[in-house]
Amino acid sequence: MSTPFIGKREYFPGIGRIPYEGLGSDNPLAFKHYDANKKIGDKTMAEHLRFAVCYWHSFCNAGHDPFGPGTRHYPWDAPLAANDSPLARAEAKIDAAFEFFTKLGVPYYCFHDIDMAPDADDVATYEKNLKHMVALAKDRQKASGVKLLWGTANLFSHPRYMNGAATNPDFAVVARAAAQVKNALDATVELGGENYVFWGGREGYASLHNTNMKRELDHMARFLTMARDYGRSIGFNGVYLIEPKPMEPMKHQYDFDSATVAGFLLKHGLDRDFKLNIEANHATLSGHTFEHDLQVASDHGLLGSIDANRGNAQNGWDTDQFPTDLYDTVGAMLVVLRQGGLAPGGLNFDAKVRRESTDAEDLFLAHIGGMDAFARGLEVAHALLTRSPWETWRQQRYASFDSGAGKDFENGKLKFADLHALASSSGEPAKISGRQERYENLLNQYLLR
Ligand code: XUL
Ligand code: CO
Repeated sequence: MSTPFIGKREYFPGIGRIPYEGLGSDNPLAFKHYDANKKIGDKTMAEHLRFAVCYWHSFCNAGHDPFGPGTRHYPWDAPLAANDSPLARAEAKIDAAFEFFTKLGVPYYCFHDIDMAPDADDVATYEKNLKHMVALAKDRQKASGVKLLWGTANLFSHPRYMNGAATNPDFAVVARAAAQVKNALDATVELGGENYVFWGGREGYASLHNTNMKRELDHMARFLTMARDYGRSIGFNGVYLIEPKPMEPMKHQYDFDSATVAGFLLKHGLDRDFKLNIEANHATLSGHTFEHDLQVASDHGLLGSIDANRGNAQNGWDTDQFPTDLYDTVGAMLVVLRQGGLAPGGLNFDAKVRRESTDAEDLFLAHIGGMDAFARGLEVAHALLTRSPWETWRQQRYASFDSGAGKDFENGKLKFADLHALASSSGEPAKISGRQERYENLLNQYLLR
């Protein structure tokens, strides 16, 4: 991936391949920490982090919000001089996207069916558009070496999905949603996608007054089971991912958080094929930290991939800002390293530049900042786990379970009455400090090194 992919026209002129220049550089268009080939332990940074750019925020969203239209000018989305049509604009957009991926130097991208191809009410036209664009994507993947981290279907934008997709009370809509997922799975297989994501867009409710929650959840399980079987039947060997989110757009979303989705997958026997795609801003919307939802997923053996972004501490929206907080990235990478990595998942920037960020260059700056923040998070987390006393301290905190009665308790060798007997003969337990501050100071020490 040394020469950037340039299609019929160059969309980001004046910007070349983003180099690594290190901390001594003040060049805004250079990496300060992300050095793709630098070894951290036994893997390179690129292998650990597996970065992906998302198609939707980066090339489809020109900055519109509920109060006004987009603010950015996307040349690929403007009327084209000759043969203007939705499909011609989609063709221009895919060239812009692959130019961006290769100039930035990311190994992966992610897309929804209708980010890449024009939508249509009529299933046959929708399919024709998608097949046409997938063929172009396949060519561009081959030419650039950029790969597909995951594909997905947008089952939330079209008005037909206002009451949900797989959980819609109208079976006709459930079937229409399946037609889209079938096509998005076909596309993912055709493009060699390593994962397939289900984000439950409007799977949830606005009011319990009109909702049979149990029936809707059973429908969701049935739908996912059928989609899984279809995917396997056409040769999809990758990981299915559910992306939890507690609210927005619905008042309550069924895939609320890691713990809720883990319970759902286990209940419906889906935990062998499905894992979780944890998005930072979704975790914080559910009242947790990013690190918490990652840890819960990982503890269930279900942490599959990450949507990297951040929310805003002062409001409760899904602001999808680019990740820059080093405490967040260190925390995330501690969980990822402890479970031995993310592959075949990765770190997808499900993030958008601010509405006020209107230069083409801003999209580069945002991704560079996010990649640097995770690269530094990786370095610090790796150093904490391999060179500092962090893990030893954490292990020592549980030392009473490593031998004697504590070990027997863990191994199920004691009866409840045995605990009573032990407590009665041992006196008041000594106080043992949790020493939270000691860990916080150690983290800062390594971060500032
Ligand atoms: C929405 C969100 C989606 C999913 C893919 O909040 O995160 O973009 O990642 O459908
Ligand atoms: Co997401």
